[in-house]
Amino acid sequence: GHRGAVFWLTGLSGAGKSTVARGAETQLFNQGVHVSVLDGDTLRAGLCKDLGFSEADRTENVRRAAEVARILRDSGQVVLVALISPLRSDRDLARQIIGDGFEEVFVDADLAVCEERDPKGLYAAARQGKIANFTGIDAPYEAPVAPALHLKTSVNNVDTAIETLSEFIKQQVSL
Ligand code: GGZ
Repeated sequence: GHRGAVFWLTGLSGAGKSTVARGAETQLFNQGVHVSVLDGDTLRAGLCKDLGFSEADRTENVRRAAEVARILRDSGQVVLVALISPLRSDRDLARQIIGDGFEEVFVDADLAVCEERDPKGLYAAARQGKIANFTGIDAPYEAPVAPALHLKTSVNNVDTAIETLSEFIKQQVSL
């Protein structure tokens, strides 16, 4: 068996949070782990539909995700949260809500690399002033000071990050 826990993936848009979370989800699922992913895009399509990207709305987005993660964790799930969650104070709030078994994971890619990837053209739009408050361009990103795990996705490939995260999770949750 395994215990419930929350692995909170923070990082810039395009750093690879969703890809790494989905990859780890598949690996863990195949090994019998009860695992769920809470992804920013998914939450914003439903539960957090009413929220934008102001500081207050991001705080509320993080708070809702943390409350859902706590419920799932309390039922024994391993929860992977993939949110930019750019502010330390917001991640501290999530840590407070979740309590035991909150593990911060920094999905770290240089802004230049994320901007180069730009799969949805959002950085280009932000540079052109078509999107305001874009994280890394005209809204802040505060890197974690002491993450439980630090994945460098601009240096290592994504499969390595998935492998590293999956192994870390298994080690943390095994009873
Ligand atoms: C940051 C934005 C913005 C702004 C739209 N700033 O890479 P994506 O596209 O698919 O993921 C990003 C997603 C960020 O949502 P989160 O819920 O993770 O953000 S937060 O934790 O800060 O609440 C990006 C897209 O939404 N997106 N506008 N202005 N990202």
